[in-house]
Amino acid sequence: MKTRAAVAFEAKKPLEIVELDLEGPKDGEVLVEIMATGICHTDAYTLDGLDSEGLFPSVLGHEGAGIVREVGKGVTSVKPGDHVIPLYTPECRQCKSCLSGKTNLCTAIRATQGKGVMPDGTSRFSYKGQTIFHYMGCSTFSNFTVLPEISVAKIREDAPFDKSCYIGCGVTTGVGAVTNTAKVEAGDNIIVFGLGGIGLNVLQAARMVGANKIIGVDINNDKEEWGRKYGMTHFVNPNEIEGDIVQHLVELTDGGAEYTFDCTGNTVVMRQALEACHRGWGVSIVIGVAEAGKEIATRPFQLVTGRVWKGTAFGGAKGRTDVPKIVDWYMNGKIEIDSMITHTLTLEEINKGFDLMHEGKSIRSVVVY
Ligand code: NAD
Ligand code: AHE
Ligand code: ZN
Repeated sequence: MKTRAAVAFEAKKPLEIVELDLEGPKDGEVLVEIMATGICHTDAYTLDGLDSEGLFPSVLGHEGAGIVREVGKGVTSVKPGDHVIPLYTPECRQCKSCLSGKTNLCTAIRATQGKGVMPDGTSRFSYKGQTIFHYMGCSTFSNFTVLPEISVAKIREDAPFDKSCYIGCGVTTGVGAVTNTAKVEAGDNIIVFGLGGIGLNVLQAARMVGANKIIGVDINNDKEEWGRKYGMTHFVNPNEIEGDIVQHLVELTDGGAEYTFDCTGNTVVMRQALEACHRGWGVSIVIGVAEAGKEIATRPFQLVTGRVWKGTAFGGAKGRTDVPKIVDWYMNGKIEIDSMITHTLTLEEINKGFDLMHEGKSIRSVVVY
C-alpha cells in the first residue's frame, strides 16, 4: 500500500513529505493507521545527527496513537479496529528482562529495532525502490506504519488521539520517572532541570504524589509561568542567580533535594543535578538524552557520600501493562495533557513543529493526520 510520510532523508535537513510504499504486516506484526503524533525532543536530536544510532533515510516519530487496520498471522492480543499507542519500549513478557521484574527494558527486539528494521531484519518502508528505515520501532511520522504486536498498547476508545499520543512518550516518561523510577514520596523536595515536554510532566507527577518543594530550573524565563501551572513552587534561572547553581539549590532545599531530574540532555546539567541531591540519600534521575560522544563526570566523593545516579527510559513503564492505566489517569482527570499541547499541525507543517521546539516557543506540537 501507499502511505503519506514525513521522511528524514538526511541529517540536519527538513523532513520531506512524500508517498512511500509500505508492505503489509508479516507474522506477529500489525498495521496501524496513525491518527496523531507528538514531536519529542528525541526526534529533533536524531534529525540533528546527534544520535549514535541515527539512520537515514528514515521515518522518525515515536509518540503516536492510532487504530489497528490489519494483523499478521499469529497476532492474538489486538484486532482490526482496536485503538493503540505504539511502544518504543515493547513488552514481550517472555524475555529475560521482562521476566526479571526488575526493568521495563524488554530485549526481545532491541537489536533489530536499533538497526531500523523489523524483527525479521527487513524494513516495511521503501521509496522508489530504496529502503527507508524504521525509527525506534514506531515511525509515527507516517500515516500508516507496521509494528510488532509486542510494540502496541491497546487503549480505551474514548481517549482522543490528538492528546493520548503524548502518552506514547513525554507524559509516561515524566510521570513514570517520578512514580516508577524515583518513587517520590509525600514531603520530598524535588528539583527538575529543563521545563519542556518532559520536565512539566515530572512537575505534575511530583504534585500528584504530594512532594513538598517542587523546584524548576530553566534558562528560559518563559518556562516559569508554565512550571507554576503544574505545581512548581520555586523557579530558578541559573543565568540570573549570583554564584554557583548547585550551592543555590542546596541552600534552597536545606542540604539538597531528595530527588532531582535532568530533562535537558546536557551533561553539565546532569552533574549539577547529581550534586544538588541531599548528602546521604539524594537520588538523581537522568532522563535527558545526551548527544553521541558526551560523557558524565563528578567527583566519586559525591557517590561515596550517598548520592545515587540513576537513569530512566520511558519512565520505567511496562508499555502494554502501564500505558492503558496512564490513559485512564488522563481520562479521569488525575493528570493533565490538553494544556501542554500548544500547537496542532498538519503533516505538511511538521517542520514548523521542530522550529517551535528549537525556539522554545512550544511545549508539545502534535501532528494530526
Ligand atoms: P524540550 O525541548 O521540550 O525541553 C527542554 C527544556 O530544557 C527547555 O525548556 C530548555 O529551555 C531547557 N534547557 C535547555 N538547556 C538547559 C540548561 N542548560 N539548563 C536548564 N534548562 C535547560 O525537550 P523535551 O521533549 O522535554 O525532552 C527533554 C529531554 O528528554 C531530551 O534530551 C529528550 O531527548 C529526552 N527524553 C528522554 C526520554 C527517556 O525515555 N529517557 C524520553 C523522552 C525524552
Ligand atoms: N539511541 C541513543 C539513545 C536514545 C535513548 O536513550 N532513547 C531513550 C528514549 S528517548 C525517547 O524520547 C530510550 O528508551 N533508551 C533506551 C533504549 O533502549 O533505547 C544512543 O545513545 O544510542
Ligand atoms: Zn520521546
